[in-house]
Amino acid sequence: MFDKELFKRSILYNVMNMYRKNLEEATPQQIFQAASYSIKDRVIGNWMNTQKAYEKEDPKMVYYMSMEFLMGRALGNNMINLEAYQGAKEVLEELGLDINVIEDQEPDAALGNGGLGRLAACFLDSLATLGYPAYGCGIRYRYGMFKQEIRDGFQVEVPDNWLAEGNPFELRRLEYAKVVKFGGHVSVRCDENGRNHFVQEGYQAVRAIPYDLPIVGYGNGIVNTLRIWDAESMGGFQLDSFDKGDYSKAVEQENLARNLVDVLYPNDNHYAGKELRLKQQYFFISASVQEAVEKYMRKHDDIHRFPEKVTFQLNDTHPTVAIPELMRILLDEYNLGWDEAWDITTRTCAYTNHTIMAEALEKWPIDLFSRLLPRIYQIVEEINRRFVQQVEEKYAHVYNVNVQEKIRKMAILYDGQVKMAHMAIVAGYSVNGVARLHTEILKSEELRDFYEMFPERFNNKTNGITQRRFLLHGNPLLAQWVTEKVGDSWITDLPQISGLKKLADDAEAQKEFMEIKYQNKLRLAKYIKEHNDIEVDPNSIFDVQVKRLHEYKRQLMNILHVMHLYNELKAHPDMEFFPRTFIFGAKAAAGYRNAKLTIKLINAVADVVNNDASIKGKIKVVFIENYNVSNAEIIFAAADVSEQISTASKEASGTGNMKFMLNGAITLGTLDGANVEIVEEVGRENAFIFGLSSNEVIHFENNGGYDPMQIFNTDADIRKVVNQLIDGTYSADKELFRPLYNSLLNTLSTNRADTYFILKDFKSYAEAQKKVEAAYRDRSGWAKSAILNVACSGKFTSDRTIQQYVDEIWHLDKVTLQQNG
Ligand code: NBG
Repeated sequence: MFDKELFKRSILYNVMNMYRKNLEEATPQQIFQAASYSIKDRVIGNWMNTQKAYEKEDPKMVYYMSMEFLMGRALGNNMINLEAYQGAKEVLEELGLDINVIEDQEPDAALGNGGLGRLAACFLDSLATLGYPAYGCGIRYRYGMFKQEIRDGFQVEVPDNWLAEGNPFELRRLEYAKVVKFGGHVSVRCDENGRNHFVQEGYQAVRAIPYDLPIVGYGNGIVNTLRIWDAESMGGFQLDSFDKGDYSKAVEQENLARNLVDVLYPNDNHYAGKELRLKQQYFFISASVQEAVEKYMRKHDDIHRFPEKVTFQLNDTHPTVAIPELMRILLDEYNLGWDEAWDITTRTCAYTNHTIMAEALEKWPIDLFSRLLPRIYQIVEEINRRFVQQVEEKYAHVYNVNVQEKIRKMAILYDGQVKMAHMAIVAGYSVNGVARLHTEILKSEELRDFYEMFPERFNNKTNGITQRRFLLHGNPLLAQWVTEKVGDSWITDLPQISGLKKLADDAEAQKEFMEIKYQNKLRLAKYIKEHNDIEVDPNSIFDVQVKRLHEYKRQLMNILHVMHLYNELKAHPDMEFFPRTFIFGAKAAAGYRNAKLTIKLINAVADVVNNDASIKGKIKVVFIENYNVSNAEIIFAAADVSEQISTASKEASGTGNMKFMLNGAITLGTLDGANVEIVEEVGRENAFIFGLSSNEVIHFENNGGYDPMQIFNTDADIRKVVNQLIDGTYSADKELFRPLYNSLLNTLSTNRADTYFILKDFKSYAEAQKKVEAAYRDRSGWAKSAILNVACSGKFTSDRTIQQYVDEIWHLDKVTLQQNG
């Protein structure tokens, strides 16, 4: 039970102790800090208990290794999972404070870009809630995902100084610091037994300092750890010891540490190949793997049994250097032979693939890789040599197989590059995709040769989301309603939410549901008024596309369709038209020209459409600045329509689609990623599906693409909107949007015209949008579909996903605690 009196006294005490103020004098930020420390007090005991239980029971642990953890805010989430939220809210009220205002003081921990990073955060929540021993391993970036400001319609990136006021929940763990080595060269020494020893010399070293963040399970007393590493220079002692007198090396070492963890690379689904990024990868992986091995050896004496107690899940290829790093430790520090070390490593590492986008594949130039990580590179060479031999042996005598061709396609080292995905597959005991369709495409297209060689490694784990943040915390009105109708077991057992199905036809329930949606739309309308100074009509259809900006996600198709609707309204002012609010939110990678231009286009269309009195406010376009985890919670709750319109085959899964569904928005989408499974759960009649299938897209791609010019020439509506990109309708500078126009119509050396089939899918998208409008006019029918979406969202909890990882990949045992008060 949550002790309200204790919490109240603790806040007052903390405000006094930390700021020498009483409550009336404290700022909201100071009260937020004080409240966080009060909650941390409650977390700490459970954290210690949990770690003691792990110590005692010695269970197998998963280390979820990820460059990104998009955690969002901690205070509200921790209160929710401690089942203290309601009590805390009441205490704050008694003190004359609004819990929302206090929560709003906290900056998002935005140590991630998009879906991949948020998935990692949802997984940690589910692991703790299910009671599985787990560590998250990552980087404590000093600047997370940039803050987006919109100036004159353009995205401007502002540094995200999230640590400026301190991070109340973190613990600095100096006692677990590690040394990570870069560069230099490797020398070989032969010992008296004739064994070679490899020693890295002349390197630069950095000290890795871990910061631990508590991951609170829901209502079960479990607290796991997210361990993120900060970099510090080695300090003076390095100068005095083996690098005596080498002043310039000492300076370089200082500099290396200084900017190593400064900033998260803001690329989503795109590989930029920057040297500093490879340094970041090796930095946090080396520290994490060293710690995992040391921790294991503190309790055990036989390193050969490491995989019985430890498993590493590699979140995409970014942590793949864990493979050669573990090999290095086993070979060089534990003096194992290659086969023994390889056996341990390949029973420890598992890999998740998150994309088929070619530009996202990590391929490091060998010269860079070997210069930065000389010993690691030697090990990769040997892994590659043995693997190539294996391919040769397998295919040498197989009729109709060109062995050299196989090697060219599969080798880890080829064309002067280190191919990280190949290494992850060759050394991984499991390779999984993130939605059924995605896994099938991996097996039949992208990773076909590997699937042929190692079919037993491939498996699917359809993504999920945590209902505790995205319904219980983000949408309290709906959460309360669901609990009234079906009880509160859905909080830890989401499939129980299917109890709502029987209410889908109930007129009273429909009314209640629509009233809640309306209240949530009011909440978002207020946010938009405050942040954008745009008035939106809460009775209009809220049609929402929020996600990273990427050409394959086709925000451009959405806004072209808005332009088309506007043209229609102008041409037929009296046509039947249900008022619509088109809401966008998206960050573009700083260097991604077409993505940034699409943001400008959306804002330019908004300027014209929102200010045209002749259409009587029937269309509003809103671009929500700085889309992040915290405002996402408000946005999902208020959505009627969920735009999931990626080019079929390109979106590995999507997870926003699931958050919308859980909040009772209806999917307007292609049969891509997890949309396929969403539609399977809720029924095609409760979604709006359009566009090419993934097979059709892949077929076009394998046969030279399609010709958008033909559509442009024959379809007057499409021609009109495409021409409006360059005729001054939306910009005095007619050339401004030329690159978008060109991307649709002109084949360049780098890209085919309309790579993402926007013109090809446009008509069917527009038709689906007409169906949306017609469906919305039937209020009861809409309510029924929306309720069914909520009711059928049970599959998409990350609790289910994690249980499948546990059962089919990691094989962990649950730990239960004796709760002591
Ligand atoms: C993203 C995919 C999404 C998917 C998330 C989480 C990368 C490389 N991939 O479709 O684009 O939902 O991963 O799996 O960021």
